[in-house]
Amino acid sequence: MTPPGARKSGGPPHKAGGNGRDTAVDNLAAQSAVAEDAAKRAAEIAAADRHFRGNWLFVRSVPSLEFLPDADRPEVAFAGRSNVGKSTLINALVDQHGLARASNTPGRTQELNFFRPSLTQEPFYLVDMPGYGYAKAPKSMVEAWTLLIKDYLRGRATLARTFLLIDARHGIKTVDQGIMDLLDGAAVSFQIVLTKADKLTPLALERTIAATQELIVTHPAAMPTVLATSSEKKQGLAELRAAVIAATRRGPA
Ligand SMILES: Nc1nc2c(ncn2[C@@H]2O[C@H](COP(=O)(O)OP(=O)(O)OP(=O)(O)O)[C@@H](O)[C@H]2O)c(=O)[nH]1
Ligand SMILES: [Mg+2]
Repeated sequence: MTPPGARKSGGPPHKAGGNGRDTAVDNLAAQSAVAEDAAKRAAEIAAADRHFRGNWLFVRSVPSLEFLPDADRPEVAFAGRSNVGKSTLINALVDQHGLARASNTPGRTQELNFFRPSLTQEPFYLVDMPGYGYAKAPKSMVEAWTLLIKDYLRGRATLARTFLLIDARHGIKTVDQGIMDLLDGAAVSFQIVLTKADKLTPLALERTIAATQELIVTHPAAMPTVLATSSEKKQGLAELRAAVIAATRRGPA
């Protein structure tokens, strides 16, 4: 089975024509570039893992923007439809069961929850967000969450990247498109993370990744790579940790 994780389109460039020797030299150069890329990637993943080790701490719950912590470090947010698996994915990333509160019932997370690593040279926040698109909650509550989500996403100066979670079984929905448009408009870089990859066959997952990649090309703020994860099977987590660390180093989008 092909493990879920980062997928990049394309491979080493293929050069048409030329004599046999040139082609052999080109092939060697391409192979060594691929090996170099793979080594660099492995080093990034190992470095990111180190940043996630150790105890993680809950910082605060933010019911409205005036309660945000000082904007003194980069942060990354986990956004997505209600029940997509945001809180569970944060727990899997930090390998700490119960840090973020997850539940079978949609609408579990109702505020912006800030977490920070206790041991790291470079401080940053992970932010667990309330889900959007939960039709069964009372209208006034849905409106309040939606406003909080939108105001935070478009207004937070230290938001380095939003990880936009999409249930691998359902793909991108209209309500997700609305959030992607908002992020484009605010020039906040975002990356699509498919969740619950364990619920799909490897072939179906490949197809969903390809379809999702096609859908995001028109979004200027989208990172081109779609990540696939399963919190349940602990798949795709190392790649996501590396993406989080890369985002926090680039600073605000
Ligand atoms: N099979 C499977 N189930 C998952 C996975 N991740 C989350 N779930 C389940 O999905 C449900 C919702 O998970 P949450 O993490 O609470 O989802 P959320 O996006 O934080 O939900 P809200 O806070 O309500 O917006 C729970 O029953 C989880 O156990 C996964 O990788 N695989
Ligand atoms: Mg949640």
